[in-house]
Amino acid sequence: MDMLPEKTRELHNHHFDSTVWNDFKFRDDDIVIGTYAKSGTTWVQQIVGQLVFDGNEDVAVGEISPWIDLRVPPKEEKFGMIESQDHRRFVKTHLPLDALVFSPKAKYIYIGRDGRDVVWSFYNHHLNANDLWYEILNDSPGRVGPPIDKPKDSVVEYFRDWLENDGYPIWSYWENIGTWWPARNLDNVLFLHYAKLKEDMPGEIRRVADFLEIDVSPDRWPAILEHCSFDYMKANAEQATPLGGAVWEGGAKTFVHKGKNGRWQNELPAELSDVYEKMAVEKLGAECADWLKTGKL
Ligand code: PPS
Repeated sequence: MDMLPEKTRELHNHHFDSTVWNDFKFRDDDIVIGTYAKSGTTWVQQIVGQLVFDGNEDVAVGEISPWIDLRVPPKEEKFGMIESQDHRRFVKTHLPLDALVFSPKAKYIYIGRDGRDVVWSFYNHHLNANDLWYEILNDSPGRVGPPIDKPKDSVVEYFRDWLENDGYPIWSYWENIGTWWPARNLDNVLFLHYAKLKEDMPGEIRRVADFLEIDVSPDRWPAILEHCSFDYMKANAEQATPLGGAVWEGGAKTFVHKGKNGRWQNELPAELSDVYEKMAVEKLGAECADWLKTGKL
């Protein structure tokens, strides 16, 4: 196996506290789902949950699959919950790989999505966040850095700020992708892409099952595929969404929003889209930038 990625720094902001991972007790069959954000994290959690629980309808991944590096709830609470789980555990992270503890015991699934789709998705997430969202992120003990504020009125201006200020108001997109990309060929890492999952969900779920070494009996596939479809996840959004959707106006259905790419195409000025594309190549190199745009590895 190639050299394992090493943690070289901590990251703190209104959302993260990367030190939480320092006390995480890995088990041999743990699964860690990593993304920048709004890239299909919850979809992959649902896929893994369906594979682990053999297509069972009552798997509430929003409850059983926590975001480890989120500053809330306190780590003792999160660890208490996952320590008590006797099924195969699957958790999520939004950290860049150089701020994450990487264990050879765990399997890591990383999912990418074009930054323009990510920002269109996060704008909806942020615009519809309610007072509880701001209270949790800004007023829980341990925040480092400025609070997160209300978003601008225009999604295009929101995108411009994100691009010009390295992921503002959340965190760096380039750093996230750029630190995970070199790990893509490790034995315990699988790369997925939102566009490929949209194009061929059954084929991609089979890749996930193979990677996790989960044998699915043929009669369970229809249930698994149905439960991972956008329509099913939208209709049952409370099960998959963090906090059952309590921190958004409109609840969980606001979070499981449109489920498609390219919504920026009619709104984003071509000049700004070009700046994004050039920056992707500059920051990540042509091969990685192409993967992000197309999903082709
Ligand atoms: S988060 O907050 O970072 O964890 O968000 P994340 O789960 O990564 O991304 C949310 C987007 O994923 C879409 N989604 C899906 N798309 C297609 N099919 C399925 N089954 C599915 N489930 C969730 C969700 O709708 C968000 O994308 P947008 O573009 O906002 O609709």
